[in-house]
Amino acid sequence: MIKSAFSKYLIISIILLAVIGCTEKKKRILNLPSTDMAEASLIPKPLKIIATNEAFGLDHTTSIYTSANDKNFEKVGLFLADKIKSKTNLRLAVNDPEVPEVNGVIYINQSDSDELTTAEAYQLYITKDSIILNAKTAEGAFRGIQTIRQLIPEISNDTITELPVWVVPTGKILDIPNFEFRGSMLDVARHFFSVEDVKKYIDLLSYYKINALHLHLTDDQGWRIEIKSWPKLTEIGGSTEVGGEAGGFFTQEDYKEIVAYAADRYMMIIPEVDMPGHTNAASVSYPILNGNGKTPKLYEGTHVGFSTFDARKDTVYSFIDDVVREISALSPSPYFHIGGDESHVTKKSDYIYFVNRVEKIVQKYGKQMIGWDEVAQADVSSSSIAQFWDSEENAQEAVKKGMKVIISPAKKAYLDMQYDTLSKHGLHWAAFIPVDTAYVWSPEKYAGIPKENILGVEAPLWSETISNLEELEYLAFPRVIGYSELSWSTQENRDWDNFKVRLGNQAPYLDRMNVKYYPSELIDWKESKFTYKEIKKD
Ligand code: TNX
Repeated sequence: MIKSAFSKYLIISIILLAVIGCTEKKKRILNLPSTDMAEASLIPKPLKIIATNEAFGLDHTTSIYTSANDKNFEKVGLFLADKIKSKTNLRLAVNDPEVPEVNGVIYINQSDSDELTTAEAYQLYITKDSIILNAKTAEGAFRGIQTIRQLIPEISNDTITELPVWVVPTGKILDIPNFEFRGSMLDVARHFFSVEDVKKYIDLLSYYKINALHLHLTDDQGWRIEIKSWPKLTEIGGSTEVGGEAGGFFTQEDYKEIVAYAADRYMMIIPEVDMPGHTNAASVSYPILNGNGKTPKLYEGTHVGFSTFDARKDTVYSFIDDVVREISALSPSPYFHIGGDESHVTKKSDYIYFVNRVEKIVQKYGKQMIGWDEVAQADVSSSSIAQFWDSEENAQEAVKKGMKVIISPAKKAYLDMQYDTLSKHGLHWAAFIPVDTAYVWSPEKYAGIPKENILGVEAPLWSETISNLEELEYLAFPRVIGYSELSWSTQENRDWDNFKVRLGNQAPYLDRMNVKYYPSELIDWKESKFTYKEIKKD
């Protein structure tokens, strides 16, 4: 009796499950238009895409499951669910045992596949029924979910059922970054930008798989990071900016908040304290540091090269020790950027002595030194990194010393260069950089730096001519999207004619994010319901 009741229950359950399965299956197969993954507007372009020309329907029944053995995979799943919510208004369950797995499922798995050759690599298998994302690490999974986000269209297909379905193309992707370092820099010294502004920039960059944001924290016009042992740096040195505005600075708590926000997006924040030149704000705050023989005054102009620390004074090095110690304690990044550019009033021998000593301080706090390419003239160690912005000779010197190089040539990669003579903001001392020029060059072949010496690519945004988020976005977007592809995608996978179509299709995302990008006429921008017509006109 008990046995037969049980088998009855079992049979009913099986029938029920089969019915649920069938209806669900039916719903998924139901008239979804075939879509071509190879045509998807993914930026940066993945290493390999094999399209299978069917469709996965993302809808309110879709749920997310992540590897149980790593909490960080679950965090990535929750991040994806959040972003899907803001795009589609669907609230997908994450690792919820109550939700039947018979419906369309997104799996985010920890995998040891041999194909996954770096921590950031991922595989994506999309069929009609499931999206499977494999990565060795949560970092790889995080890069992979950006691809999933980009594969989900901005607009649902409401003609298939009474409930909206987002049609995702099926196929297989294997993706591995070409360079491990993919960065942008923001100058918060010439004009200060708030924590909220920086967070928005981080969020946008991470969508394009950029993994480093270098903050230029100090310059002649402002000191922007609280140093508890030298409080006047921000009290005095943080009080001004270019053009006589109020300035501002990050408290250490603010800085930690930025670092944590970036870390949630697997992005590191690289702090830069520019020295021995570009130090007027520090020297006004503590004149004992000054080495140019003049009485320092607050400076709100845009000239460079007039300030220097006194490279032969021990107090200067105790000061730097305190600064590097306090910032390093807030900064999980392995790098500390010491600037080192345009020290035009520092004697060459003093400059070399200074960089040599500061490198040791940086190493004492467990960090690798980065400096603008001039630092290669000192006796720096091969573990330090030169950021090639100007001088090929310095970059070659860095290679000779066995250093890694970050490729940031002003002529190609400076986000503060004007697009053309009509640009509303920006400078043009290095070049005009229209959107195609920004994209059509090869960092892996630039100035003969061997690929094995290249750590990656960084696009710096100097802020002499921009003072708010809208202006920042005008210069950074869309060019920084191209730099993400120059640093992630292989040279064989980069092609301007193909890129410009994918770039034009970013408009609905950028519009939804309220990004006031420069609407270059070289690009056919896709219309969207959020389009900012008034900007597009000018
Ligand atoms: C050069 S790039 C500088 C900056 C300016 C920038 C403006 C570099 C290492 N130094 O101080 O802000 O040009 O484009």
